Amino acid sequence: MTLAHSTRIALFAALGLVAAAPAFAGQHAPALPFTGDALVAPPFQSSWLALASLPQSGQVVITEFMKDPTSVSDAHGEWIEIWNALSWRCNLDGWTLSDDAGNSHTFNAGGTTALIMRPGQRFVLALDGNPASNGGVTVNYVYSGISLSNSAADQIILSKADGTLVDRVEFDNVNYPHTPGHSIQLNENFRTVYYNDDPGEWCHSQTNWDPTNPDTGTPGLINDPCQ
Ligand SMILES: [Ca+2]
Ligand SMILES: [Ca+2]
Repeated sequence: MTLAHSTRIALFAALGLVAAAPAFAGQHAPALPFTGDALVAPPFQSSWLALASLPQSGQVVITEFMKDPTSVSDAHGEWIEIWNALSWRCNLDGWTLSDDAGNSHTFNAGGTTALIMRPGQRFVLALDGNPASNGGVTVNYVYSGISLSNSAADQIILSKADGTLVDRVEFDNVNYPHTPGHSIQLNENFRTVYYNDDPGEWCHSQTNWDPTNPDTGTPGLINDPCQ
């Protein structure tokens, strides 16, 4: 039996072998300018198995976070950077940001397109969206009800509206970099939801995003090289 191309793609998508194509009302999706950096999928590493990760769907990858700012308080200076790994747009509206302690925030675009990520785009999610009070960070979306622990193990969990786990990072101040005032960023060469479960793939940023702020990070931009 020969399956039509579209049937094979749908079957592979169901098996998780390829990403399912988005449904569009028209015959063809409009061509979008590719404004982000390209996804380079790394080859499978057997070391991933030792990490005992939970299955993560991986459309969006957590790539950087500031858990312990020094120029402003944590309530104003914490932020999380995420990256759209898809070759098409991804709408975060209705998704949730949560941790294992039961703290949760549901993304709400308020009827706007503000939570649609372009292919390859990075978004900055933050507790405070005002650069005048958050240390000069340009923010895409403001969340609430989630704080990032400076000392204990904590989690950043991104889930779709149907509960599908998209990405999960569990960090601590033992295995992960944990110097106050420096964001913690994922190695650009290992930008997947499974590599980012490995503390060894994270390092501190070195760049000051704002010349008036001694803290370092690359919110919304490609991460500094890990040494
Ligand atoms: Ca992960
Ligand atoms: Ca960055």
